[in-house]
Amino acid sequence: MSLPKDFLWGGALAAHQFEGGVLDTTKGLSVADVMTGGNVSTPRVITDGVKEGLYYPNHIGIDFYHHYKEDIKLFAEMGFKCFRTSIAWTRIFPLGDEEQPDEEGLQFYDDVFDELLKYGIEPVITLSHFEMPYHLAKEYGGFMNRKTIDFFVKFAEVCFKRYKDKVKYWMTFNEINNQMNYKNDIFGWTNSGAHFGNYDNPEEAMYQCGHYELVASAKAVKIGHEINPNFLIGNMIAMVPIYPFSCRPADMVLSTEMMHQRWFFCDVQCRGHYPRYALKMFENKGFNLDITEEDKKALAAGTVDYIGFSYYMTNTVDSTAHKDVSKSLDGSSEHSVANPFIKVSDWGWAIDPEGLRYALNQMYERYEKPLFIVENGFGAIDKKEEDGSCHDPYRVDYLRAHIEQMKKAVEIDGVDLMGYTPWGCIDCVSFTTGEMKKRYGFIYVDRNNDGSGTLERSKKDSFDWYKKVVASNGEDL
Ligand code: BGP
Repeated sequence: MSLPKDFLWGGALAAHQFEGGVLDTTKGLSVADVMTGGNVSTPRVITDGVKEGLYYPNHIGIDFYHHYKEDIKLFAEMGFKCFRTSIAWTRIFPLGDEEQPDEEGLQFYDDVFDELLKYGIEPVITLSHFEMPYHLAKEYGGFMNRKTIDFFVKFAEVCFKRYKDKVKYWMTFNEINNQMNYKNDIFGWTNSGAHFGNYDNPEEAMYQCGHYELVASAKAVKIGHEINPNFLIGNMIAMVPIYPFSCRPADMVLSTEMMHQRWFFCDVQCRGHYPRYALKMFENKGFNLDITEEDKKALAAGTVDYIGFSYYMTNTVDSTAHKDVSKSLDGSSEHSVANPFIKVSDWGWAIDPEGLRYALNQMYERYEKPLFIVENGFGAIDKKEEDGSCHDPYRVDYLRAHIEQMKKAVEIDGVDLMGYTPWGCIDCVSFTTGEMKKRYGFIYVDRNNDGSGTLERSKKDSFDWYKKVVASNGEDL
């Protein structure tokens, strides 16, 4: 028993968290570029444009823009078969509503993809990973505006045409389902360029916005397939399985209800229509959404080829509990409680390798489409020693345990799995907190929360371990 021979081992990143090259290129500002640095207890602030005197960690990231050859060489040394990143929408359309794309931005990705292909590394590309043009968010309300569908589809079409012979694997929107927590502003902002809290009914606003985004995703899938029938175009969701806290029937029913919220976007993207639990809910809550017959046809015509997903943790719900989620960054809901059987990371994320096998089974049984684990990893505080080494056995433990469970899902349960790309394969800026201190990489980057550091790259112990895992196709863990 083993993983398929063409299994896509690699690593994952997102343009806004590592590229930099924000203020010294033709790139426009994205929604992520107006988010300040924070930490586990101090939330990032979304500012009205870039403000003098505030610190925006994404402007430099780890400066991949100027280090891409060096970084890709290190990925190749680990034996990566693929590399997942995103195309910063604002490099291609700096404002988002221009007629013509920006050549400097397009050329940058040509250079990056050529460099990857030189080593036989397949690019796996997310079109929108929390990088909507700030201009679209500010002037149009982001995906609260139907016009944004066309802006996105045009961006997608330009990318598909330009890179049709270099990129085969695509995803439309990263973690499109994060915004289901419409009470924490960071999610609506990064998913959709929207502030749901500004609307009379924030939940209804989220579903309206989500609908336009689903239509944009479906239209992009259809156009992509027309441009190159060999493209494999997936969606991307944050998969946080929700366990019932007890065998109390009310907890079981609650976890099913909460999972509806988690499945919602994926159901539409995989099946091409709204699930009945959602239509019933719209009716029961009196939501009046702008969903046209044309939209429904577009959804049906643009179902995804595979499901890309992130897996970091599980969540547990208790029907008798109630908590405030307006500050929650860990996928928790109003009824979430600690799971007494699992530990959590320094950032409160539950460490649950078996949950990955469970998640793979749940998703495969539900959709019978190929799955791709495009994010998984352990954010931790690393220490670089005087001699340049960095000992991160906790990261190896985390990844090993998850890979073991992933293999069981494939080898015992028969799940069709395309690949595995651990998140933040080189240290980058944390999405939720904006810190450098929350590190995921196999490669250490000398950069700190306050922006100090030389940006020098060095290998952590996990670098050689992962190299061995890839070389043995997951046998030598
Ligand atoms: C996911 C995002 C990534 C990434 C990751 C880890 O939600 O898709 O962009 O950053 O989580 O989160 P964090 O960086 O906050 O630890």
